[in-house]
Amino acid sequence: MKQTAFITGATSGIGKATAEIFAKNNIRLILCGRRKERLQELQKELGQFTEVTTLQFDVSNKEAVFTAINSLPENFSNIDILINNAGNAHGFSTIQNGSIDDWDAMIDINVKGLLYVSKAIIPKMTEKNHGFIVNIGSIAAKDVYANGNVYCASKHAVNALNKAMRIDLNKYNIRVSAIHPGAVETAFSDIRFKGDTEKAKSVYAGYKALQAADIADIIHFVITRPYHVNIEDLVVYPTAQATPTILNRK
Ligand code: 8X3
Repeated sequence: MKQTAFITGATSGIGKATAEIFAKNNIRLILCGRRKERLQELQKELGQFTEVTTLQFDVSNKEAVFTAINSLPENFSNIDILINNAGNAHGFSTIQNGSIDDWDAMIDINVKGLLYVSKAIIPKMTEKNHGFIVNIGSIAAKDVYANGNVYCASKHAVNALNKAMRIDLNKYNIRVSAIHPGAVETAFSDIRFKGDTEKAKSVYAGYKALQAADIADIIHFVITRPYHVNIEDLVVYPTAQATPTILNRK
């Protein structure tokens, strides 16, 4: 039977690459993001492969999250797979120099946004004793590095929530997994460094970083295991990266 996936942060990076691989594998898509034009383009592009609908909202706006999800048309309301992907790093400073606005943004989007979306969608899964939640964490969910402080804390929260969801949803037969990527070459560093493209580029210089499609491929692998198989979590590094800070650059 055709499955329906709900993807947050679908307009770029890992979310977009996941939408692409899901579409090509005939999964019906609900694509969510803040940027309407990008959502429309993606709907047009992926609509050749599968049914696609879009929801424009900011995951950190709780009213907008519930209004958008409650507005889903009947043929998209039966959600099988939730990809909690929306999230970003804002700033790269010591704790003593960090910006409170950056901290708020990371906690609001990476933690509270993930919770709001999950809260809106989980009842659709518990009522049918079926569903799959994939939380996109980070190696920052497992480790802490200099200047990563609040970003690392927000991703540690994602790791904790991933475990908590698996425990609380166990009796509902719902699968819960996390993927924790290392360096993925996306707009991630542009956002972290607030448009300082030189700094952002230098993050991926001198080695082959992961690509968004590499992570999307792994997400697709995870969701296509037989239903009795649940991959708890996966930490994925580029071969050149041994830890958040040890990189074999040429
Ligand atoms: C992205 C990887 O190393 O910048 O979450 O935290 S890292």
